[in-house]
Amino acid sequence: MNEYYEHPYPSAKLESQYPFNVYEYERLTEEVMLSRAKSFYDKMDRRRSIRMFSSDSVPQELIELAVKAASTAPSGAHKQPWTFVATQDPEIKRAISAAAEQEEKINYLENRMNTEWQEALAPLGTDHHKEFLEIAPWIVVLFEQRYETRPDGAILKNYYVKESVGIAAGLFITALHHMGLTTLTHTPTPMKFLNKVLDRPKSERPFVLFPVGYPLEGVKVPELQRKDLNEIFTTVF
Ligand code: IYR
Repeated sequence: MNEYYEHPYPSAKLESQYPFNVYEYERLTEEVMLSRAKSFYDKMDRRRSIRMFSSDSVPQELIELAVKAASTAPSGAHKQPWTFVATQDPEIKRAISAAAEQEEKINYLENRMNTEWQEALAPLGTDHHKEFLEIAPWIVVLFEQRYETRPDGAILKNYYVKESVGIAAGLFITALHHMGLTTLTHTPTPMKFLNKVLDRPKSERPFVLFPVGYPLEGVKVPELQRKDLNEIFTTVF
């Protein structure tokens, strides 16, 4: 197993201190890999962000499973520095929607987003109306945990928080798409009001908000092109 490694991992010394297990792994044939890779890409290429949701309810268990899938994300020092706060409470959803619309009015109507920014958004057709936040059956807010407080009050900072939480967000979106639900990666700006509405401590900062549900029947999405591989990928010799 180790014939071309000079330095064994884990070292015998480490293994006496911390538990390690053999990674359970089954190597596939290249043919099977290619077929899986293609069908996964096709599936992911059909994912779209949705801005009008049906009000049909979604079982909590599905949300929980998407969060569990998201929480398999790699994270700095395996701190898993995230909290997913989910609500289907109409009052809370209304409060979030009202606060988001208030902020977005400033962004769009009072030009807190400059002209260049608003022009970039024009093809998406977004505006300050955020009714979907009331209508979608679930709102899930992903908070990043900037630090952890030990029971004795000691503060331990987390590492690579944005990177870790960003990966978890990607897995959450993927899990929802895989199970047949839709979402929007929404960042009502500024988002600080979410700490208050959802009663989160100051160690946590809202990262992104996901309305989750089924798309409203017949909803339209912008016609968009995804970049070709040669625009996003290169090899170096
Ligand atoms: N937060 C605003 C504006 C917005 C910004 C970007 I960048 C988008 O991709 C979409 C919207 C809003 O939610 O409308």
